[in-house]
Amino acid sequence: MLLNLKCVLFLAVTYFGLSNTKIINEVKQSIRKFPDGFSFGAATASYQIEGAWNADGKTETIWDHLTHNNPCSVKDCSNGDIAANSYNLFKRDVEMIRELGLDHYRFSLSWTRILPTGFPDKINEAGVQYYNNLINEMIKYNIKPMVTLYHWELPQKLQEMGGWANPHVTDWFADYARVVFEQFGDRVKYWITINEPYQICNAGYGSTTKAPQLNLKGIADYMCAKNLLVAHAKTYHIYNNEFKPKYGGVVGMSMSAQWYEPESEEQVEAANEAMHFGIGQYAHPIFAKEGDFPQIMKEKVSAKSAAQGYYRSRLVEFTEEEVNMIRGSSDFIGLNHYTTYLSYRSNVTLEEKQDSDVTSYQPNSWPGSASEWLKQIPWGLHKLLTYVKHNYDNPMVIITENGFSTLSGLEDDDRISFYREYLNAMLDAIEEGCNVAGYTAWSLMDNFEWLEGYTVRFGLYEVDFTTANRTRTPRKSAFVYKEIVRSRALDPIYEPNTKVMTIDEGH
Ligand code: GBH
Repeated sequence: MLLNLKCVLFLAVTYFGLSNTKIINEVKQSIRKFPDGFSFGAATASYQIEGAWNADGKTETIWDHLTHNNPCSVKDCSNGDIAANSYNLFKRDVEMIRELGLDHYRFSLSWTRILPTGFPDKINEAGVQYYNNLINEMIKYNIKPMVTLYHWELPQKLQEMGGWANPHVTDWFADYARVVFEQFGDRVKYWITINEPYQICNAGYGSTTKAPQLNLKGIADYMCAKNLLVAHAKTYHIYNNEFKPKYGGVVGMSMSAQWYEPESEEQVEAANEAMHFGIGQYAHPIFAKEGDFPQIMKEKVSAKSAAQGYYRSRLVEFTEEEVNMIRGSSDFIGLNHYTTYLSYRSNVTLEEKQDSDVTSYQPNSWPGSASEWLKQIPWGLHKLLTYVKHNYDNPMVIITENGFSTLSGLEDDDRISFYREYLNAMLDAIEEGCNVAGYTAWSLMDNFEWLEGYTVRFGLYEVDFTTANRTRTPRKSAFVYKEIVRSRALDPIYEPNTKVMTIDEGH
């Protein structure tokens, strides 16, 4: 849409000889404002940026374990041992946040930095100090911390006891959360319990594309899903009962929220099924009126399990008490949205380990990025937000991740167009009544991109991973995002001066 506008203007100048003033006026009319009080931020995650993997008492997590024991399952055989070295460079990170003029910064905590045994019997002072230093540095400059308790780094010892497949994990996690609320709750008002359950369970337990690479599809992923939702709900209620009265913060979860579009009008039901097996698996139990896993999931998994010879559904059911505990257990829904797929009905055989009868894909003609899976389809965000409004009773939404990958380099016009187009689509949804309160760019800086290692870059700031001091340099997109945040508006043709990055007054 924004690009079209540019084209129209270009044609207007070329063929109709419109005056400059007229063009400038038309652009001004097309500048869209963000609502008052809208919060802009950027995000990172502990393993992806901190490094210092065994410093000051921190113990091994499942990502340390994976990268050290099976290094070349990461594309460039790299790891997060040093990453962007934010454990030592956090002051520079906060300086970057000030340069961008952000309202909030989303980062995550490393469980074993705080609790080296995984349990609350020993609180590691040095780890707590690190996060206190980071949080205090942010508070000093009026930047709201948005803290994720779990962005994929389970303590390795807890994994050896089954991790998210062991029902006791619900208490392990809730205990950890309580320690965190006690330590940081006075200053942190935005809490995300868990980042992307779909990736944790479906990729980590049902496949090999995330730690712990368990690859038990249709079994371990469902155990994980159930336990994770119970852990989340326990944590929500702990905060709500014991901490919210004095601190008044909010608690939610960040969902992996890709959009599934019907390939044709006949495929609406198929695409809907893909949504239920995707975001619905985790959002429906919390946000839908009736709670629990989506009906279609329960029916399909139960029928396929029976036909496959299992004595009970592979989808571990919730008790009624659990359904009630989980339903409503979030103050907002966090959406991590990147891309869109087309879906159609397909006859999946019982031998294929897939419980939905849908195939999804991305046409080659869709504009791509440096990541195979990431195609730039801004209208998918508009449709996703509309879906969330209709299906989950218009909850408060925070976009907790949205971003684009490139190779290294500072001239990132593709990323700029991605951000502009997606923010524009978000504004369409807001105008139609979607309750979106904040937007968080992924990522503040380049980082360890899981199994992609350092081969693709998501940062507004480039990080030089070849030098010991991990120099951070703003990309062109950083200047453009800064202007969006400063002006609280989307100017489709703003060209930044990328020579000097400064900190504006009041930041
Ligand atoms: C986010 O997940 C993560 O929260 C963040 O840590 C990460 O850095 C960011 O994405 C960028 O990747 O290749 O077909 O297996 C986003 C959701 C969904 C993105 C799965 C990668 C891989 C699809 N992810 N996808 S495939």
